Amino acid sequence: MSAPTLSRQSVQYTPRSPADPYPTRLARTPDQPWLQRREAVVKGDPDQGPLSAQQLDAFETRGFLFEPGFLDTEEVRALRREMLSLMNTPSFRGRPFTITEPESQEIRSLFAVHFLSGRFRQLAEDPRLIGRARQILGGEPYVHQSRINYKPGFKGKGFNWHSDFETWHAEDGMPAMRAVSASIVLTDNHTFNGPLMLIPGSHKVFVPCVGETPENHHEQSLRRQEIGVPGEAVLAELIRRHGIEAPTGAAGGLLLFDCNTLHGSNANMSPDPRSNVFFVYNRRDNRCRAPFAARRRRPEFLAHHPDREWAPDL
Ligand code: 6CS
Ligand code: FE
Repeated sequence: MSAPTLSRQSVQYTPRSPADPYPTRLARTPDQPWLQRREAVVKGDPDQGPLSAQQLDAFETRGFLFEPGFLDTEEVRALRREMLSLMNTPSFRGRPFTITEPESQEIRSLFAVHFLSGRFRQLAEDPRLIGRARQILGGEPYVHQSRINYKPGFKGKGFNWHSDFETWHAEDGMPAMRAVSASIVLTDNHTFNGPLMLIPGSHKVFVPCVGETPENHHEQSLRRQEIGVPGEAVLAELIRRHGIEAPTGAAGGLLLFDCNTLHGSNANMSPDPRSNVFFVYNRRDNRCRAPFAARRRRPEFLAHHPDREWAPDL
């Protein structure tokens, strides 16, 4: 996809280092609004897992795939009970892995849920998910990050447009686009309760973001992300070309999306929570190194080591 030169004050910028194919958190607006993606989107084959050739083609073209009814009602009910138990665990309150909403003390996200809960660990290791991840990534996956986005009724705020890979590259040191997110909707997703919105096809370009990474950025970004958010002119151009899609539907649906697909969500305007659980599968040979655009790596509950357990130092 050729990058147009958007009309704005364009200043030639030099990437941080020639070794970094995806320079971001730049000091000023780059000359080109985006760079071409280097890695193939789908690395595995149709006969290597549960996804059909058509499903892999859709994922490759659009950067995401929604499978309604992935989990049955009983599985969803058990996970919802487990989610509520985690949300109501007093000792998790005030811990770094528990993120509250920007304007209230309501829980926004809980990270490392596959280490906090045997039930969610079992789901993270479910062959139906691992099989899909292995097929898309074309190699052995590990869980880079897990989280429940709870999005409570009325108080659950949105998430600005962003590429997860942009953050994981800049702040966690993820080298290449060889990761996929699996999001399972635990409560019905409607147009009015802040479903995940995606820009189909946006995964094929890398949008450098302006603004250097602040110290301990995650303490701010997980509540309201301002740094690592593409500029409005670039977003407007990509949305003009590709539109916006928001898969809605009953709890139990699975949304697989590429690490670089631009996504965001609105606030929850309904009285009930809109909760999703996410597992991020990264390819083992793509394990995180030193951050590409931050002075210090983030805590392990945000970026797990492929061969290390994690536990809250409760
Ligand atoms: O910083 C992160 O890792 C998280 N931030 C967002 C908005 N999405 C991905 C991830 O959970
Ligand atoms: Fe995200």
